[in-house]
Amino acid sequence: MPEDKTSHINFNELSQKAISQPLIKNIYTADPSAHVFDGKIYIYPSHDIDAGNAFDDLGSHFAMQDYHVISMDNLQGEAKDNGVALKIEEVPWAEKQLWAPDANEKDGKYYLFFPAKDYAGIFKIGVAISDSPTGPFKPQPDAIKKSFSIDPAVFKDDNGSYYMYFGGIWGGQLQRWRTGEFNATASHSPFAHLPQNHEPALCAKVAKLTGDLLEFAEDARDVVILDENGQPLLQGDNERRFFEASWMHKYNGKYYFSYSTGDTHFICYAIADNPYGPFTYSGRILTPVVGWTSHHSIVEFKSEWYLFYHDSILSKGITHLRNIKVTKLEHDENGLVKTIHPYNDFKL
Ligand code: FUB
Repeated sequence: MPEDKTSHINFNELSQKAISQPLIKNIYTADPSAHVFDGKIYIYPSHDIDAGNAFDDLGSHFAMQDYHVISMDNLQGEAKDNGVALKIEEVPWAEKQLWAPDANEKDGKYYLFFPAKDYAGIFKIGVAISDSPTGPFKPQPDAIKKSFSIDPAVFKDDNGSYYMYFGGIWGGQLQRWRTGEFNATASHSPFAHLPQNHEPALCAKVAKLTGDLLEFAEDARDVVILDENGQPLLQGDNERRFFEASWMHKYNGKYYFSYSTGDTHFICYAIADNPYGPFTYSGRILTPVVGWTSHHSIVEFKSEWYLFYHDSILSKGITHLRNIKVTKLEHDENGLVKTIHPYNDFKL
């Protein structure tokens, strides 16, 4: 996975072909988790920085240290950076790497869910609380019990239940939890501990949250994705299997689990009739963007659907310096999502 796959790209031309422009330019932002609270859009992104760490397959170059919340009154207006909402130094259990967060609201309180590595180098997921959707957020003293890996996405169902979807392979360490305990066998290879290509793929996880949104109400379950024959996707099916960046949206009573395929750079989705699945693979939402990672959220605002996503156009292709964007998303008459091509006909 060489970093410099972008030296051939004419970024001026690419920017002109792009279907959307960066929402904010004063800081680098990525992994946008968008929600509508009280009629306004709030985006919870990673805050990308260059900490000087070399690029590697375990994501050491993603060394983020704080979160900012971005707000928008509407999708045509300005995106406002509301400043620092939480810093790594304020989280007692966390040492480094504040990766992709999410947030949700309950009874007038706002909950920021975030992954970080603890002092043993193990990714866990924490919660921080605020009276305001823009923070500042006060972290709980410990990570969520039995949490692990990265990329939490917290979905509120119509009946008031909240579910956390999470996990990510390679640097996200999901493959090290296959027995239920962390496999501490040292390895710098992202492929260590993964299933073989002919075996069922590692699944994202889902757990219902307790009423106070601070704990898992149950052991996390597998988010199984089935192929067209009703068989679980295989680990070697790189263009369809789960890698990271879970999201859930509900459309016409169906549950749409969407995710990144990582090393093949697609955002794909799978549909079920309940929040636990099994889900049936249903197609691609977004074709590859500039930069290695792809990470998104899907939200309804004023009866239209939107895809929030990121790319690395502003930094001219630097993988860990990304910028958030938004574009319209459409479901067709059968409920399938129309695939979005971020640069029209421009070939990356
Ligand atoms: O931003 C750091 C990591 O990159 C996220 O947690 C992944 O989803 C990928 O976007």
